[in-house]
Amino acid sequence: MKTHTLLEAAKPFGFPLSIHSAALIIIDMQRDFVEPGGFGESLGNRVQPLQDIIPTVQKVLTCWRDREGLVIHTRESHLPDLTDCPVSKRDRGNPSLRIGDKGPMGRILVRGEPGNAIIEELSPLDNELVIDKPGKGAFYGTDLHRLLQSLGIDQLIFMGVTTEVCVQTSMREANDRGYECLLLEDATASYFPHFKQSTLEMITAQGAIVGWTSTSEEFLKAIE
Ligand code: TIU
Repeated sequence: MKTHTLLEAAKPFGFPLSIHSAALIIIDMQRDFVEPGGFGESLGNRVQPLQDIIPTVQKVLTCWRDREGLVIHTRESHLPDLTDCPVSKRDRGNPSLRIGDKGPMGRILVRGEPGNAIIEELSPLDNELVIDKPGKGAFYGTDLHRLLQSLGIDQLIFMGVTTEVCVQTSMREANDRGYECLLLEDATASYFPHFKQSTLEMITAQGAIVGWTSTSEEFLKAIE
């Protein structure tokens, strides 16, 4: 039988956390998005809001590792020959730097390039899953659902970037596949703070139509 710990302060109502069937999923905390000089900044974005969440993500990750919970890291990345990158994605908006072009941290959003690595502060451990995903969502074009099913996981705790793009898309994909999703609101960021705020609201609206949100403090209290 599953035992639940209720995160009472979660929005829009308590989240019934079941630690042994939950995984922590950290979306795209890769140098391309988070560090100055990467893809995110090349699109004209300010990376500071993304930098600001690093200590919080690190703190939650450390506690979850201490509890021996399953950790999944994702990276938005493409094959070197770009056969998994639609032309529409590469060319949209006629950017000065396109996916696959040489940027300051190697070829942009290409697997194995320095800029595609998870930032050092959150480096995956050998026993943690790393999912390379060609889309914004973590389920599109990946084995994630099959892996989670084989491990008996039905709850996902989300952190990472950016809130309204890859985090929200992945949460919606997970929700449609039957996972209960909790987003840690101070462990996610957007280049556009008002988009982050709206995303938190739209996730929890209509009786948690996509999932729940809570602070990392509330979550840490529940797993201690
Ligand atoms: N990881 C992720 O969100 N990919 C993006 O391209 N996000 C933007 O906000 N551009």
